[in-house]
Amino acid sequence: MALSLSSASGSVGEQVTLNLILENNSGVAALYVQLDYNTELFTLKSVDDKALLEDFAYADNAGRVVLSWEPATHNNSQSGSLATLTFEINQSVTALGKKEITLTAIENGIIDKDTNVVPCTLSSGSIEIVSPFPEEITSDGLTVDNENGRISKIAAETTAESFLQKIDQNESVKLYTADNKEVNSADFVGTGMILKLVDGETVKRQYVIIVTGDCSGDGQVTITDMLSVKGSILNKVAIVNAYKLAADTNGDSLVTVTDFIQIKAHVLGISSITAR
Ligand SMILES: [Ca+2]
Ligand SMILES: [Ca+2]
Repeated sequence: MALSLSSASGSVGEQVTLNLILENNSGVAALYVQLDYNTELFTLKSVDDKALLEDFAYADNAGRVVLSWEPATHNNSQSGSLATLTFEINQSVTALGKKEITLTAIENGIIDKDTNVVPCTLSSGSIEIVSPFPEEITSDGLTVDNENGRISKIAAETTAESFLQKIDQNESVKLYTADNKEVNSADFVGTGMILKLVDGETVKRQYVIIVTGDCSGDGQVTITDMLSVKGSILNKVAIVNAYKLAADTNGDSLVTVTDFIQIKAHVLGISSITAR
């Protein structure tokens, strides 16, 4: 017979639920176990009996929870979930990491109807205290506009890999093209791409990418960009949204001849555009 406590993870202030599971039950008449937890880290919020065995009771005293089931007069041989325990991770907790919730049997606490001790393997559980999921993106070298959902100050011909390295939350983000395909790490990050802050399958926030001087979206500053900026100045084509912000290479909020000259100089190899 085996008794095990499951594991869970959560961040400060969150509640987590552990499951106490009985397997290969050979028949018990009474079952007494105790769980030990650190009260400085956790507060026990509730204990829910799953009615697998009869006559449930529990007591929680300074970090030691005693759980008991005691049909006593007959053997019960059901296996399954015995109880769930919900803990809150205390607000005062600062140290992250895995903390054990110890499961032990009380001496002669697992017996059959003839009061013979039933051999049982016990496995403890744990609660891993993790950092809360980030609410927004931060970066050392890039400009992140959390209000408008934009990331800029990216130079032309920056690979997705080196771009992502500059995002502090890079384990929680994914980069997509403007038509929603995931970008390969060796590809250039381009204007109009979307960086998504993802928690599992849930997209928490997204940011549009602005690569200075790249108004075509390929991550490079070429003759294509030069011609579209020229077309925009002459009112022949409209550059909008992120692409317009990318075309404004001198950062005066307008797309003018000055930007065209900077892009042309970059294309001709005379001078490089400064990422902004
Ligand atoms: Ca381009
Ligand atoms: Ca400008």
